[in-house]
Amino acid sequence: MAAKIISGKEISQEIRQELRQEVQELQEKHGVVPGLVTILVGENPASVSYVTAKQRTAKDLGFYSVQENLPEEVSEDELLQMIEKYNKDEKIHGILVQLPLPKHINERKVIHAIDPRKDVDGFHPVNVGKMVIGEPCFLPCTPHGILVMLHRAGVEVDGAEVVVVGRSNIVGKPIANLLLQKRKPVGNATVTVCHTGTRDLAAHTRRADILIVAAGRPKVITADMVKEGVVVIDVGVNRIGTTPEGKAILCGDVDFEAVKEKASAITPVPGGVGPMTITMLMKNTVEAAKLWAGLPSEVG
Ligand code: L34
Repeated sequence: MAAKIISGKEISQEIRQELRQEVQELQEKHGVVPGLVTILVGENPASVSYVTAKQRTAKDLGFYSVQENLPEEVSEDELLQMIEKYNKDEKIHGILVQLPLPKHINERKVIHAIDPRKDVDGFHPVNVGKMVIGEPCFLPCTPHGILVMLHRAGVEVDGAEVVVVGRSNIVGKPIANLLLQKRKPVGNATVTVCHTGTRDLAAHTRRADILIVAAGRPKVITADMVKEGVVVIDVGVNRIGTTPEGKAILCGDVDFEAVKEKASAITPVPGGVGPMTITMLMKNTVEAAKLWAGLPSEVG
C-alpha cells in the first residue's frame, strides 16, 4: 500500500487563507491589526531561514510585524530589556524569541520574561501549565500544527495507540500530553513516549497506529520499525548537506521512501510539519490580538 501524503504545505495554505480573512475582518470591524515581533539572536542558518519565513508569512497575512536581529554576543540583559519593551508595546500581541539561544543566555529566564498573554509560542510555564490541565491557552506551534494535520487528514485518534519518539519541551512532551487528553476533535489516545533511554525502540514503534517522530536525527525510523497501515508524522528537519547551488538538503527523522510503502498516511519533509509550525504561530498571534482587544478568543 502506498501512503496518502499529508501535505502540511496544502493544509497551511487553507488555514492561511482563513486567517487572511479573519485579519481583514478584525481590522474592519474592530480596528485591530495583529502584531508580531520575532527576535533572532545570532545567525544560525536554520533559525535565519525559519524566522525569515515567519516574517514573510506575517506580512502576507496583513499583520503588523517587526523583525529584531541581535548579534550572537548580545548580553542576556539586553535581550531581557528588549522583551520588556515589547511586553509594553500596544501594537505587539505576540513575541517570539527563536530558539536555540547562544550558551551564555539562560533560555529559561528569557521564556519567563515574556508576558504570558503575548507568549504565542506557548513556552511560558503559565501556558504549559494551562495546557496540561486542559485550560484555554496558547498551544505550542508544532504540536498545535500536528493536531490540525491529524484532524484535517481525517485520522481517527480516539482510542488509537500513539507512539511519540522524543521528549523535548517543544514537541515530544506537549504533543504526548495533548493527545492523551479527552479533548475534541483530536485526543483521547493511548500514548507512549520513547526517548534515548528507551531499551527497545522498535518494539514500541511497531505497535503504533499513529507514530510521531521528533528525535532530531535523520532516518532513525526505518520500514522494519512500523506496522502496516500506520499514520506517520515526521517532525524532523535535518540538514544533511548542500546542493551545488548552496541550498540546504533536508531530510526527516523517518526513512520516507521505505516507510511510505507500509504507511496509510505520512507527512513529507520538507512540506510537512514545518510549514504548519509557522501557520500555527500566525493563528496564535491572531488569537492573541483578539484576547488583547477583549474579543472572544480560543486562548483565554
Ligand atoms: N521560539 N523556536 C521558537 N519557536 C519555534 O516554533 C521554533 N521552531 C523550532 C526551532 N526553534 C523555534 C520552529 O519554528 C523548529 N521550527 C521550524 C519552523 C519552520 C520550519 C521548520 C522548523 C519549516 O518551515 N521547515 C520547512 C523547510 C524550511 C527550510 O528550507 O529550512 C519544511 O518544509 O519543513
